[in-house]
Amino acid sequence: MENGEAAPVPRVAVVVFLLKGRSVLLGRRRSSVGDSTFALPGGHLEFGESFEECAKREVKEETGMEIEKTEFLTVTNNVFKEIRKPCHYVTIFVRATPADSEQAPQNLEADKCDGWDWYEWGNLPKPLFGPLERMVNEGYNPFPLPL
Ligand code: 8DG
Ligand code: MG
Ligand code: MG
Repeated sequence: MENGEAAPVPRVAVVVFLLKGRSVLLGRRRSSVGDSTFALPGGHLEFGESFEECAKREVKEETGMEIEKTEFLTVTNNVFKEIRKPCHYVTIFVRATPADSEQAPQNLEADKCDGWDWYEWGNLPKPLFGPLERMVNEGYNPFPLPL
């Protein structure tokens, strides 16, 4: 590669549908990937981590919240080509619930996010981050089915 940069490779991300009642936690991104779009908390899987450990760590780092009942949901392949530094993520989606339903999300990485809030699944904000928007458009629903 030019400038001695390593060739780009796909990376693994773990992102979390943090569910409270009929709402989901979203924050507006500040990033070269999906700037100004509403996205789930989450980030890069670190070496040796389980999906659950990564989910717990990213939610804690980004919002200060503790989560529980983490469950794997699905995986999608996301290639971001139309940006200055193209990137490719295999994104693992999990769902979880707040360990303490009274705990409010804090915006702990204000350089990466405008702030976190709960949004009703039937009334999501726009624009959603591309990978999430595609799932919503395909009718994906992260909530558990009622028994
Ligand atoms: P880290 O340094 O904390 O590990 O990374 P981060 O700064 O938190 O990474 P991120 O951009 O929030 O997440 C990594 C990638 O995950 C992101 O660039 C693309 C992919 N991704 C999706 N969907 C979503 C989503 O809804 N939210 C987040 N945060 N990332 C997502 O494909
Ligand atoms: Mg992060
Ligand atoms: Mg993140």
